[in-house]
Amino acid sequence: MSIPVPQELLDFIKKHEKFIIVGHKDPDGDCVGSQLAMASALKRLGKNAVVCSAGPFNRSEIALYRNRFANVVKDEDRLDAAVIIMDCSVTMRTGDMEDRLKGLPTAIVDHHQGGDRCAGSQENPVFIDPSAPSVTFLTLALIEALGLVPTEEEAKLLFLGLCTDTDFFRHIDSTGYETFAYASRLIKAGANPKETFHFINGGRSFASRRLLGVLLAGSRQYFDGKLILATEEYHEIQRFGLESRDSDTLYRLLQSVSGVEVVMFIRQETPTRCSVGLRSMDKIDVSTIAASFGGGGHKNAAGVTMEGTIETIYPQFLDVFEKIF
Ligand SMILES: [Mn+2]
Repeated sequence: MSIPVPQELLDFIKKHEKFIIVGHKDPDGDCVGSQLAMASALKRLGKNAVVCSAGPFNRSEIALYRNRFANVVKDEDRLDAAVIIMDCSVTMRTGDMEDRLKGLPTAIVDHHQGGDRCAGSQENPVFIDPSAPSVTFLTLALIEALGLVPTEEEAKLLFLGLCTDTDFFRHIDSTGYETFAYASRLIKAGANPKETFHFINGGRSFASRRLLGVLLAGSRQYFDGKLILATEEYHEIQRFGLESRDSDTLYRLLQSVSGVEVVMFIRQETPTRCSVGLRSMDKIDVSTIAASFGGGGHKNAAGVTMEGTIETIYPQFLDVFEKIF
């Protein structure tokens, strides 16, 4: 069983011979995995495909793939090319790539909330399903609809995206049976869950564990513990380095606290700009909260980048949560 892939997208791939595959800036395993597996499948169909990313490749589980991405779209790559945007629905999120993609026929493969508002066309097809657990899930459906079975490497890349976006299937509820059917096909094609788990969770630096300690010690509870706020000051970046960041583990640890409904993590990225991450356990839709500040994401995982400092930003969110709790 497979989810239906829009015919326009299959026609788009058949029609074009040359592709530029881009994803969002600050890529994750889902973004990298879907881009690389897509490029590999297109090459097997005799097409030309380049993968581009604005980076940075900070997350340890994707650092290995950095060298396979171009960080600019070259003129010769643009010539007669079509674009496939993966894991985001707006060219703005591709970072520096945006201007270089203008005017080219563009397909979108995405699973973000809000992306579903993009209208597709024959020339610019969209394959957007916010209920999909990962874009690699949609990419497998697409590869299969093109008449291919994933190679071992493609299966490993697709499985990596499925595991990172679902946090190793923890976000799958009783509606997610299809995810396991897809996972089963990927394992049959060569993916290895044990290996992928160690790949995602192992290999951390000692400094990254100490940074977690600092962030945990500084976290605070609000609204009888329904909200937990963690913050990372700018000087911690100097102290521990960007490669020590591991927000997934921080969220996981704080989400295990009894009674918590939302974890908010604010990082002072530069002296004047912060990133705000929001994770909810179940019923609270943090994507609409992030969207009200100009960001986006999924119901249970969303974020936004804002001008300001931690001290000026967190009270604005407390005002919003006050109305919810
Ligand atoms: Mn994703």
